[in-house]
Amino acid sequence: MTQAIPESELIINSRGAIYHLDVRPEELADTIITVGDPDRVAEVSKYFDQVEVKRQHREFVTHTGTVKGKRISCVGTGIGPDNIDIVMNELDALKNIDFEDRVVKEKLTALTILRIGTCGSLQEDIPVDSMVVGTHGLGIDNLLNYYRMENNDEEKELLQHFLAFTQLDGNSRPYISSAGSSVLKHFVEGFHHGITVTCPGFYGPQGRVLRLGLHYPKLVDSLTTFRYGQHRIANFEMETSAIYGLGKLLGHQCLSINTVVANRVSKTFSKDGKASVDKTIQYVLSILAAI
Ligand code: R1P
Ligand code: URA
Repeated sequence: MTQAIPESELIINSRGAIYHLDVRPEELADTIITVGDPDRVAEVSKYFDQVEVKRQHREFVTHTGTVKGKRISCVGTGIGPDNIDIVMNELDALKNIDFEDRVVKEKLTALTILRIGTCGSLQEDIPVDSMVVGTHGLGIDNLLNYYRMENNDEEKELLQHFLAFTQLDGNSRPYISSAGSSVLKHFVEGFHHGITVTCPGFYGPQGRVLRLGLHYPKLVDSLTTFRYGQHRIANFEMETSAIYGLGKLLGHQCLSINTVVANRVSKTFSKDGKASVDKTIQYVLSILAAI
């Protein structure tokens, strides 16, 4: 007999909902869009045929509805890999743990999880307002180092070359995980593809100087110039590697699509990021509804 997961580890509130998201199992679809900005959830769900569930607890906003008949949940994660740890574990628990018996279900469900975010571009030819699909999430945050993780040969080689080139393993142990291949294949036309680097901050960890000196002053340059075979780093932001890493360990198909709001090489910023993100949302929903 499998041991029940204790109340301190799997926290279910009086509504029968998981602690941080405040969502009940039946309120979550199998196709999930995550967005960093909680206000972006409504910007996504305004395109739903109808919204059947609206929940909010702290920064975690969830709307579930349908797009052309397909059931989709949109979840606002807030910023950063630490929030992604909460969101990915709770989304998986909602699907794959029986909340009555507190045991992992025998038949697991693979979720499709798409992030629609914003990012900084690291290549001059990936301009502001364009869309980037992360072929890999490369984390210079620390989150996946708390889990047992294995890489395939391509991931191992990419990571080794990245470490040798950037010498970035002084503070944390960078990690890598690939996009979900069965969802990636639908997101080719109209998108730039490349490695997405995930950072544990927006300023120093992305090489921005306001008043403080940097430990890695050449960070942007070294990410921009890194090459391994066909691979290069397209962009950076603050969630993708955590989504890809945890998604892969949990058996979900994940893809991160980011609209470029800043180009760190040309030093330009989008004149209307909201409009560009809206175009990305509409385009991604049209693809999702058809697959
Ligand atoms: C920083 O401004 C935030 O924007 C990006 C980063 O990943 C970080 O969360 O994504 P979102 O626009 O999805 O929040
Ligand atoms: N989000 C980030 O994390 N970095 C940027 O430069 C823009 C958006």
